[in-house]
Amino acid sequence: MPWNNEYWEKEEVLPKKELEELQFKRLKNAIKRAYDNVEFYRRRLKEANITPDDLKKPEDIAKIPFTQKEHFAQNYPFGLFAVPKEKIVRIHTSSGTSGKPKVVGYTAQDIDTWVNMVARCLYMVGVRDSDVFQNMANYSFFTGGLGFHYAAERIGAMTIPSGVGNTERQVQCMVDFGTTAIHSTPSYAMHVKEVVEEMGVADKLKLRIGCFGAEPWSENTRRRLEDAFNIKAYDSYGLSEMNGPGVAFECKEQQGLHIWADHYFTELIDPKTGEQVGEGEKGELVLTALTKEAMPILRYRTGDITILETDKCACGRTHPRLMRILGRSDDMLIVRGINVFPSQIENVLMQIPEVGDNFQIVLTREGGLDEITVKVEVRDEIFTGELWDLKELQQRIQRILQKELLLRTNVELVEKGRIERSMGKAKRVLDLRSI
Ligand code: DLL
Repeated sequence: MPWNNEYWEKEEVLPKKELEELQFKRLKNAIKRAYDNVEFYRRRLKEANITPDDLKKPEDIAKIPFTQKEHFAQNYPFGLFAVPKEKIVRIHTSSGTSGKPKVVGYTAQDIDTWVNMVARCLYMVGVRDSDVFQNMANYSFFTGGLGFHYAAERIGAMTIPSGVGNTERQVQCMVDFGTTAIHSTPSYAMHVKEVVEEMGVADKLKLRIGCFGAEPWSENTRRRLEDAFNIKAYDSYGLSEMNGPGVAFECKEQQGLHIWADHYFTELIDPKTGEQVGEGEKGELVLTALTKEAMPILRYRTGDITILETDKCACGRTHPRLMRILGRSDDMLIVRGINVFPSQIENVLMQIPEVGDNFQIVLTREGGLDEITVKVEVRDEIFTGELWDLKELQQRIQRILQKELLLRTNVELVEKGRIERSMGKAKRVLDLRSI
């Protein structure tokens, strides 16, 4: 049951001071639970010469060592669980380092907390029991399928578990069932958009809301999706280690993603030094889960690069906001010494009207020098035009990319359909340098 017409839960608008008090109380509890129940944390805290009682103020969290992706592999499969196996009702996994997936466990209470958190996000962007919610996400180990499914059901929306793939049928469902809200990765949404155009059914859609996440995307992609589907498109952030989706989500203001401070303690650090960055500066997101029973996680280095804003949001929610995730520190390309995120390239391309909805970045090394080639699909009508026009377009894209990225790229124009479509997370980069 929603708290009122605007907010799913009253915690969304807790006065800042109360929210901070609640957060600190839960932080102390989470650290104690981890210390008492997980050998890994007990050992790490002892090595750092601290006990949970040493946490006197929130900043003291900096004394606790970071948890990193490799710790999942080292404790595979169930070594990070804080409860006996009988209390675990579900696991999800996500691909990890050294070939071992990261295993995440949930108690019944965890599932309930998580479902409410995602419901909070969906309700925030206007999903109601009158909506038809089509969940175009993978339903297996990936948290995006079941995570959104139960949340939409909890709100009472008519939920269509359509999963990914079979895109013409997806579009037909949208038309026949009057779908009003969709969820998918942004790259799959771009493919659905393409199929909607091919089927010529855009004017038969009743969509209002799109929730997109699980991978980086850009403001210009948002614009394309909003125009094509006649929706408002919202950014959705999460990671399996922290439950899955629902960690942070945009509100109707679309000015960053509210990160739920009653469930997560947030820090931003310099990925090189591990030191906290200043207010408003770019850094790697480090999260501590405050309410997870089965698997408390302390100071987890997500690898995701963002900026944190703490000023007041016009929506009334008191929780801080993450700016759009630029990418993961390990997805950042270093080309001839210049740092580039694929999402920056996406943002540049998606503002050029002649450019289609797909691209791929290919990295090679020639004579010891890195070369970056951006394969760009262009709209059908461009390919039927003059060769001269194509050359002009190619050079124009090259110039705009160079201006934005401060990097010379080779641009290769290809016909629509030449780059493989993604059903889940897109694979944007083909790095042939190490081969
Ligand atoms: O992607 C959970 C999820 C499902 C989020 C559905 C949103 C919607 P993982 O597969 O464990 O979990 O991948 C987590 O994906 O650390 C980020 O690098 C990336 N990521 C997730 N959301 C966004 C986003 C899910 N909105 C990893 N923007 C994270 C950019 C994102 N990157």
